[in-house]
Formats: sequence, structure tokens, C-alpha cells
Amino acid sequence: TETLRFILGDQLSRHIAALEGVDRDNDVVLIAEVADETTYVRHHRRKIAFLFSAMRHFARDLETDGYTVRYVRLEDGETSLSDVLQKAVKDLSPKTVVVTEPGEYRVLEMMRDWQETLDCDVEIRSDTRFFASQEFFLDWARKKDGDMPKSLRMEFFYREMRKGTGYLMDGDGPAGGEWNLDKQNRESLPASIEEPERPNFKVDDITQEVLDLVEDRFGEHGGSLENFEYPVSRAQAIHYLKWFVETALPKFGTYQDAMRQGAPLLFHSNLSALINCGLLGPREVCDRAEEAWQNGDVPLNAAEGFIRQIIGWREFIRGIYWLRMPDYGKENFFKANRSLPEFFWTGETDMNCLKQSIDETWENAYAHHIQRLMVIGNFCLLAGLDPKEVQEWYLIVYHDAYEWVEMPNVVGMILFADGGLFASKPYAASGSYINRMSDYCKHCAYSVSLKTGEGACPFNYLYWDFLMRNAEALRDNHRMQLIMKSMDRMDATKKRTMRSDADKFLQSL
Ligand code: FAD
Ligand code: DLZ
Ligand code: SF4
Repeated sequence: TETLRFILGDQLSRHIAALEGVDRDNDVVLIAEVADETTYVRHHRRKIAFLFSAMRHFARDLETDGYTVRYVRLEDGETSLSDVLQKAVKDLSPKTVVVTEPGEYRVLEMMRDWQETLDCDVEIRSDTRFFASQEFFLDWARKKDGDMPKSLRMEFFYREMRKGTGYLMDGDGPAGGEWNLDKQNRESLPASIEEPERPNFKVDDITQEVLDLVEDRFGEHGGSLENFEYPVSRAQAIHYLKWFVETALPKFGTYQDAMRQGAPLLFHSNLSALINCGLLGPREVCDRAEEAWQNGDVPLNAAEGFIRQIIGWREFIRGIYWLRMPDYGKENFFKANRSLPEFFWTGETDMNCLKQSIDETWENAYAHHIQRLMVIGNFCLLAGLDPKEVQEWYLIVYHDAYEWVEMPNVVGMILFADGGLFASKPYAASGSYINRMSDYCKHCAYSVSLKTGEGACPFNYLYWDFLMRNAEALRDNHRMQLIMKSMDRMDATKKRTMRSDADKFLQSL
């Protein structure tokens, strides 16, 4: 073997850097299911099933096209990526091992170790699936804010990305005259608008085998395997993308922040897991969205909102991860230390918004952004949950979760645990926000209009309790001034009641 090309479970793309220059006659592609990767956190069973099925389909497609694939199955009993690679090197004596930089620091350390210990060259290539290389992001961040940036804003990064990619541009400026149309994307959802029906893909033999394997081997992991209908191959992923652009994207923008009971996906793409594991490329996804706008099939606020999530947020989040690793996960600005309540694992809570979002999470290994951010995330922030435990939960439960994307969203976006590296203020909200954006409150045991006392929505008093508890830490934040002033003006008895209601509630968790 000339070159051994090792492809990880979230690198399932023909265009992955490690396959560049591949010689089908003399190279071997290595793909491996290993125990350590399935248990370093107790992943949702659906996430493991999805990824294994995607890996097996990818390997099959490579073989069909004449590649030589060495595929290690979980049943082969291998423990770690390192063991698998070591054995392959021993068996095949390649001149070079080529890998693509991984999505997690933990795995990068392994790769560096391979460079030290293996009896051949190990080339780590940068991951060209991203629009912005790590160097590009670092240059941008340091130019803006010095060697150790303290405050970075997605919006400015996003404008650079728009200019660089040329998406939705009109000469040197944004199409339509504004960079960001988020103001148009906060409508609540009228009852008359229905959630579109999604394509569902039949379980084939490969997926059935994987579902049986996961059922059998991961009894201790949570999460449903029922009604598995998500794409697992490149062909299915393309079909799903096409469906999204034609059917859901036109309303994606306007109702991006809306939530509805019993409608887990609404107009969201559910493409994250496909993009993150490599079955779809972020470029083709944005290309399709832009084309649809150019053809007049989707409005600008939809195309812009969607493309911003990908070339803006997704790339920015990844930049933040590599900028701040290895210590980013330890941040804890509010010194929060409460353990995750049991209901994160069971869904058993009377708070209906949380119950719906958590039940759907265990059902589908998916929740859309506003559920992750403004329901579950908001609760984690207000209740002062331990950032480490929150990170682990988010990494476990979502089928799109890898540390590079989960960690900044948890540490920086929902918990403000980094003190505001990229969020200008904590995303804290009371029940009235959830009530405005969803129909959850109508079906809830609590009353969103009651601020304190028996039956009051816990988000209401937890919100003020959070501000009072963290007043010192929040005073300096100029975007918090108004709300801190209204807190100061609040009647002392009312404040005491809020705090004691919050205490009682938090004790009861
Ligand atoms: P859509 O609403 O259709 O958005 C389109 C695409 O934009 C997504 O597919 C995704 O690729 C990208 N995107 C949107 N927002 C973000 C963001 N904040 N960060 C990165 N990419 C974004 N996304 C993950 O892919 N993996 C995670 O582990 C993950 N963890 C999260 C944890 C928290 C606490 C929060 C608040 C968000 C997290 N997100 C994560 C971001 C976002 O919620 C998901 O990408 C999105 O819900 C996936 O569903 P979708 O594909 O239907 O997204
Ligand atoms: C998430 C995951 C799981 C569950 N299993 C495997 C696996 O068996 N083999 C593999 O190569 N990758 C797996 N992955 C994805 C890796 O954990 C992923 O490459 C790292 O999280 C780095 O992003
Ligand atoms: Fe959630 Fe409060 Fe509304 Fe109940 S009343 S659904 S707890 S916001």
C-alpha cells in the first residue's frame, strides 16, 4: 500500500482532504467503528445508529467505485482509533498515512501522537469542507481584537464571509441593501400554517443491521430507535436537501424562531447531522439556497437567514472552538454548580415547554435551534446548571453533536460561561418569550401570566432570581443596564418572594 487514508465517522465525503490525490489502485481507505468513540460520552442510540449506517453506506459507495476499503466493524472488537490504525499500518506497511484534521481537540491529540509513534509519515491535512480555515479565522479574530481576543462578533465575521463567498451580493454590498434580515425572522406561527410533510427513507438492510447492533450493544444509552427515517447515504442526503430547498426553505426565515407542540421540525432543514458528518457539503447547501433565491422561489429573508446560519454561525462557532481550546470547556463565569435535574434524562417535568423539547430530543436526537437555545438552554442558564454537565448532555443527545460545535454553543451561547466572548449579553428570558413564540404555555400546568406563588411559571421567578443572584457579574454589561435598573426599582417584598419561590423550586429539582 502506498498511502493509507484514514477517514473518521464525521468525514464521510468524497471531497474530504484525506482523499485528495487518491490512487484507487494502490491506496487503502480505512474506516472504523470503535468502542471508545461510541462511549466517550453515552451518545443517544439514534446518533450512533445514524453515524454507523452513514459510515457503512459511504464505504459501500466507495467500494462500488473501485476504492479499496478496509472497514472495521464494531463487532470486530476494536477499542480505539489508535489501535485500529496501528494494526492497519502493521498489516499494510504504507509509506504515508493521511488524515484530515478532526472536529475535536481530543482526537487531534491522538493524531499528534500518531505522528510521534507510527513507523511511517503521518500527514494531517486541514479540513477544506469549511469555508474558513483555522488560520483565516485566527487572523480575522486577532486583527479585530489582539492576540487573545476578548470580544468577537459573529456579525462582522459574517460580512467578511459574505464578501469572500460572494453569496447574496450586489456588487460590493449585500443584495437588498442589508446584511442581516433577522428582524423579519421572528414571527410567531399562525395556527393556519401547517408543518410540511418530510420525505422519509425506508430502512434498508444496512440500516437494519446497524439498528439491531445498537439495540443489542447500547442498552445503557438512552434514546429511541423507533421510526428511523433519516437519510444515511449521499443519494438520500441530496434528495432531502432538494426537498428542503423546495418545500421548507421559503418559510424558514419568517418562522425561524417559532415553536409548536407536536411539530418538532417546522421549517428547519434538519441538515446539520448530514453536513457535520460529511454527507452534504456546506457549499452545495448554500449554493442550492442561493439559486432558489435567484430563481425567485424563496424570499431573501429566508435565503439570507439560512445562509447566515451556515457561513456565519457555523463557521464562527468552529473558529471560536479552535481559538479557545484546550481550556474552553472549563469556563464558568457565573460559578454555576447545580447538577442536571433528572428530567433531562426522562422528560418528566410539569414545565410543558421543557417536557416537549426534551421528549422530542430523546425521540428524534433532534430539537431545533430555539428549543435548544430558548427553552432548554435558557433553563440551564437560569437554574445555574454546571457547565460541564450541560456540555456533556448536549454532546450526548443530538445527532449533529460533535464537540467543535456543541461546546461554543453551550459555553458561549446559552450559558455565557465565557463571560461574553461572543454573546453581548446572556440569552436569559422569562416565560413570556416562550409564550410569544410557541403554544406550549396553553398546555402547561403552570400559568405564564403568574409571576410568583403557587402555579406561577418557574421561568418567571427564575429569571429575576438569576439577575439578582448574578447582579455583581452583570452590572458592568452595558446591554444589561436597563433591566438591572428595573430590577433595582422592584419592590423589596416582591424581590424576596421571587427569590424564595426560586429557592423552593430549585431545591425541589
Ligand atoms: P437549521 O435551523 O435548518 O439551520 C441551518 C443550519 O445552520 C444547521 O443545519 C447548522 O448547520 C447551521 N447552524 C445554525 N445555527 C448554528 C449554530 N448556532 N452553530 C452551528 N451551526 C449552526 N449544531 C450542531 O450542528 N451540532 C451541535 O452539537 C449543536 N449544539 C447546539 C447546542 C446549543 C446549546 C445550541 C443553542 C445550538 C446548538 N447547535 C448545534 C446549533 C443549532 O441549534 C443546530 O445546528 C440546529 O438546530 C440544527 O438543526 P437544523 O439543521 O434543522 O438547523
Ligand atoms: C461520534 C462517533 C461515533 C459514535 N463513533 C465513531 C466511530 O466508531 N468511528 C469513527 O471514526 N468516528 C466515530 N464518531 C465520530 C468521532 O467521534 C469524530 O470523528 C470525533 O468526534 C471528531 O469529530
Ligand atoms: Fe414553559 Fe412557563 Fe409556558 Fe409552562 S408556562 S410552557 S413552564 S414558559
